[in-house]
Amino acid sequence: MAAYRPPHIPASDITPRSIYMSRRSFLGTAAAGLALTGAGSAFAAPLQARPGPYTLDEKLTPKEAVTSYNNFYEFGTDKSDPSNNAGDFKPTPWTVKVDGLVGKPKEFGLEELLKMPIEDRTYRMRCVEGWSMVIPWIGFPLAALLDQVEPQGSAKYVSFETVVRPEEMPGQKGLFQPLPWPYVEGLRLDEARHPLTILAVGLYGETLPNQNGAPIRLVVPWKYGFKSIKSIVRISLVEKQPETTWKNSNAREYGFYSNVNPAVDHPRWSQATEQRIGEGGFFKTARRPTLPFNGYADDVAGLYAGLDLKANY
Ligand SMILES: Nc1nc2c(c(=O)[nH]1)N[C@H]1C(S)=C(S)[C@@H](COP(=O)(O)O)O[C@H]1N2
Ligand SMILES: [Mo]
Repeated sequence: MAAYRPPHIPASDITPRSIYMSRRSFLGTAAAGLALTGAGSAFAAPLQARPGPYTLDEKLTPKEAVTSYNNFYEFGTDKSDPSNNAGDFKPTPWTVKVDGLVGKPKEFGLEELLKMPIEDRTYRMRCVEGWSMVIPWIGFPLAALLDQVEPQGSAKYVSFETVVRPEEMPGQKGLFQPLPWPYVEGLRLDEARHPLTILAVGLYGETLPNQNGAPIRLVVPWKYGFKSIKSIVRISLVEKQPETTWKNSNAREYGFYSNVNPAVDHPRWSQATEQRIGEGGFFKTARRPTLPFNGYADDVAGLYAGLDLKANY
């Protein structure tokens, strides 16, 4: 499995000292392993997080499924392509540029991002294709990052951009390009600032595997999975609704909002039910009903008061 070891950061401020000390010794061992193999991205490192809100009383999707059944077209279009083809991807060093309509534009290094208030956030995730998972993410509220750059009053939306690296991402190379690059996504500013919206830096207690969007990706649990853009290098505050990859590629099938909604079918299939990956065997599971806003209606329905959710799909 492709994953990465984060740059060394002081963690004493976010972890109890005993855990911090044992992590230090682990990192020492990991560093020795790196020196021996010369590889920089071969394995994950443990990542400590505070308990966060929105805990879920649902069975976690097995880690094996979370890290081997993926959509990440930069590495290929089959579900197994990302885990098979992401081994050469280098998630460190990494920076995220935050710019646009802000008082203090800034380029954040990964070390700095890993010092944000990192929490455990187990979320239900629902892909537009009809499957779902329950994933124990580790991440911090996107709002905490936005606060640091001081959005201006004219900022109404947030746009996101994935890295372009054909040499490390085989899906960006060659004759068949499934999508135009970079992969781009967007949120309304109030959606971006909602406390459920996080930038994830890990899952299952470790740094993000490459195939899940290392080293930092968006997670918006009440929207279809494609909104949760991976391997982000740029976040911009803008005035107009940003371009989004799937809407650009087929506006009849994919809208800007993309809220999980069992009452609005995809033009080619129903969205009323879903298959929870890992339930009762890897793929052979009974379908369960899909919930409005993926089960987060109490938290987010208010964002869309007065909006026609059939027209704004
Ligand atoms: N850059 C980028 N981000 C992406 C995608 C992609 O192809 N490229 N696929 C999206 C889709 S369709 C889904 S369902 C989720 C899957 O995330 P996971 O593999 O971590 O479960 O990532 C989303 N983010
Ligand atoms: Mo998806």
